[in-house]
Amino acid sequence: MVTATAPEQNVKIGPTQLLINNEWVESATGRRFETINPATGEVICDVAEADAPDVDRAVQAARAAFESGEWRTMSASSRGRLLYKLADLIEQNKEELARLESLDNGKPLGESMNGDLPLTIACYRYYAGWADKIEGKTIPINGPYFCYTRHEPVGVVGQIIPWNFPLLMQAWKLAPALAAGNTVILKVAEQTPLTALRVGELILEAGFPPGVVNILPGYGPTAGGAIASHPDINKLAFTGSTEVGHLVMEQAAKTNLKRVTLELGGKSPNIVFADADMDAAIEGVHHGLFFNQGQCCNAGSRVFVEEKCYDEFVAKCVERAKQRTVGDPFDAKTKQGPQVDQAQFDKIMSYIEAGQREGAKMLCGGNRIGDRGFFVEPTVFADVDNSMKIAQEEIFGPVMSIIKFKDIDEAIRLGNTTMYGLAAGVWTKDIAKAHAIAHNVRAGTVWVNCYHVFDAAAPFGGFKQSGIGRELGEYCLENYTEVKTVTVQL
Ligand code: TXE
Repeated sequence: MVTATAPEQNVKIGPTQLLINNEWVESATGRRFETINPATGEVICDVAEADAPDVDRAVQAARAAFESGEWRTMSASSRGRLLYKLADLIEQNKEELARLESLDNGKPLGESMNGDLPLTIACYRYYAGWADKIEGKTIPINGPYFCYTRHEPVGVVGQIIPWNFPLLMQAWKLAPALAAGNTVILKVAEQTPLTALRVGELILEAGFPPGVVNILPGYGPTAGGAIASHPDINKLAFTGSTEVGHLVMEQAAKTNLKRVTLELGGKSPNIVFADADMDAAIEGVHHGLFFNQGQCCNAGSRVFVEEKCYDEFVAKCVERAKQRTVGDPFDAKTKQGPQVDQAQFDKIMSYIEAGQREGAKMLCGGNRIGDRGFFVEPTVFADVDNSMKIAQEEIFGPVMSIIKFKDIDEAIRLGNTTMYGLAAGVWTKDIAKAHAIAHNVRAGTVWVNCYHVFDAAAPFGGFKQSGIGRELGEYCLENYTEVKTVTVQL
């Protein structure tokens, strides 16, 4: 295992190999790839690159762990205790993990410490509690029979995660799958492999049996594709772009009909009525879009503002965006770090150009900051038309699009005019309006007078092309269990 230190921020780098069957190994090809510090563009270290033969090896280990051995016979409460232990170990190493997360992803250290880490720990604890509460039913069927259901694990689960919340996405995937008794092959994003691997080390320390959790850093079309099309993986859970969501679902369909859940992109409306608490709405809209460098699938990236307060709101929004401090993720004053990589940076800059070309009014931002790293100025476009590219496509960066509306019907109609349906926000003091939005916007989550409020107990997922299935809460356990009906003649 390679352990080094990134000198600049004094961050300890954990393992950089593949975790298969509780062993750290090089990939079959021996290839490694570089992970980059997005704040500087410099290489942090290189990491073993998984490909199809490594996926095969991990699936064999996961299958063996599922079919026989300790994991299969372990009581549900013991599975829960392992997850509690893992949560405790993550908590004990919280600061180290937060620093590593900020180094690899670029998010401000304060947010890693106070957002990503607590939510990650809470997610493992929440599902640890579920492990021995996954219950079937008894069903009064006709005739002299006793009929009941068992909620059994699906089996070997393949999971593919993105780079925007590396530790949290790992928790959202591993915790429910393990609580339900599955074994896992987790492919982490090529941009941010480091914290997931450090958690791999903690998984070994917690005492999970061999083969239960296998962690593979690698690229999408190779390692990810091998998971999506593997004939011996029973279920695929994917978080990433809608484009790749289509691909992996097709691969799953063409091979073995593995169950598929998808958590994909969004273009979520955040709707402000003139009767809202204006200061709270400005802050909520700002946070709704700019949080995490704008790299949130649920970002409130279409801001709808009622005509009556439009001019005042836009002016204040621009002022607020101009105050945002962008810089070194390790500086306590920083609210916005760099975008995750060159590709995301380029994509965002091309949307800023598209917005200007299509005639939206750019009121602040629009430029790169500095000459190293991937920093983008907080950017606000007003007078955006809902049909423009910047209002329809996911930018995944610090670019806000403000759209004017006349009345609630128009807000709902425009809010729903998108292929996505992940989240929505509404800002108003009128409870009837709030509920009308909540009931009529086609989205998996609606926040009223708040935004980005997450809890391990509250389900999250998308309508339409934002995905299939729900993560978090009790609902998520359905993704990781098969229902078996048992009928006994009396
Ligand atoms: O996503 P990809 P990228 C959106 C966001 C962003 C865009 C592109 O708009 O700008 O997607 O980001 C793996 N088979 N979201 O390129 O490619 C990949 O290795 C199997 C929204 O990073 O979808 C990574 O592990 N797997 C999102 C994961 O899929 C494949 C978060 C996500 O990568 C694959 C991230 C393939 N053919 C981006 N190709 C959200 N919903 O939060 C890639 N992957």
